[in-house]
Amino acid sequence: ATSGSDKQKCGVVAVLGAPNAGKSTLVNALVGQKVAIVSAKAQTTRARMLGIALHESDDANTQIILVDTPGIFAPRRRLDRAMVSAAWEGAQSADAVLLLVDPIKQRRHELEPLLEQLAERPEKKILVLNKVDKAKKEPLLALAEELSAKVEFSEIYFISALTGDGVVELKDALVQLMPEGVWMYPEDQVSDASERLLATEITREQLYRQLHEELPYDSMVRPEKYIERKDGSVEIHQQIIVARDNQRMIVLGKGGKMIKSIGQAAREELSELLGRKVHLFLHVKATENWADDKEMFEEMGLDW
Ligand code: GDP
Ligand code: K
Ligand code: MG
Repeated sequence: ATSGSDKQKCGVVAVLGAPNAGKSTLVNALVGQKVAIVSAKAQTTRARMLGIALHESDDANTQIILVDTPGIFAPRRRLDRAMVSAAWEGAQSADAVLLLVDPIKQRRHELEPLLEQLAERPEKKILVLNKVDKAKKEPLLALAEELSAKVEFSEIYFISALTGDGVVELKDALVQLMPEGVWMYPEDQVSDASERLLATEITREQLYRQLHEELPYDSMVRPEKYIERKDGSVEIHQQIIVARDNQRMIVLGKGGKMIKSIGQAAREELSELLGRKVHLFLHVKATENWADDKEMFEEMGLDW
């Protein structure tokens, strides 16, 4: 670390909230760079993701490990159930739990069961009302009061993860809650996901962006090959898996136009993220029932 202090602090913050509350946006804002994918579509976050935020002061150098969760609270399929339990597991060893709420689209049916579970938890709980850039003040305060009656929050913050409003103050508060302890990750690491896994997230985000409602719910991107070329560039091969052949045609588009556009946007973003030239090869494959496949679960880091 670069600052004057030798003291280290390190802790885990579980970020919970209904789909689209802005969890990924907040994690990225706290970390200061993109580690979790953001989209307007619910359930973008599949496996639990970590972001690692650093804070240096004369007092102590702090590492905050953020657990971003899938945010699915009424699981039906086996895949969804596994993701939910992974989310709660991620929150098990937390030093603080942060509940993020979109005050405009509160998604009460997903928020209520979460509030009930939160009330039982022993950790310090922080309530964060997000998206203040488009919310009115009066209803915000009323909502904060209403939620505080159900769960004992130690602190309440009003922020915009998008514009950064209030994020510094929130980060300072999280730093205060982190216990003394040595850093769990090296200084330059921002996520526990490997580059090859992050690379699949970038492609998945483009799939969501460009296909919108047409994107098959049953789709995933998995890494195939990651080759470091001698000229300093990297060759990345990924497989896009869908459940049926007609879905495969949607992803490919007329004359391969859609997949080309997705690949181009993903490649540009990857080049920027990795700081070098990227050759991206996307292969679209239809595999029925992939979501019920044990190997796939393990690959995604989920318990079968
Ligand atoms: P998650 O599902 O909880 O991870 O939510 P995301 O981070 O993917 O965000 C969902 C949507 O809300 C995206 O379109 C974001 O750009 C948007 N969003 C997130 N934070 C804010 C905010 O502070 N203000 C506004 N206006 N939009 C936000
Ligand atoms: K989302
Ligand atoms: Mg997310």
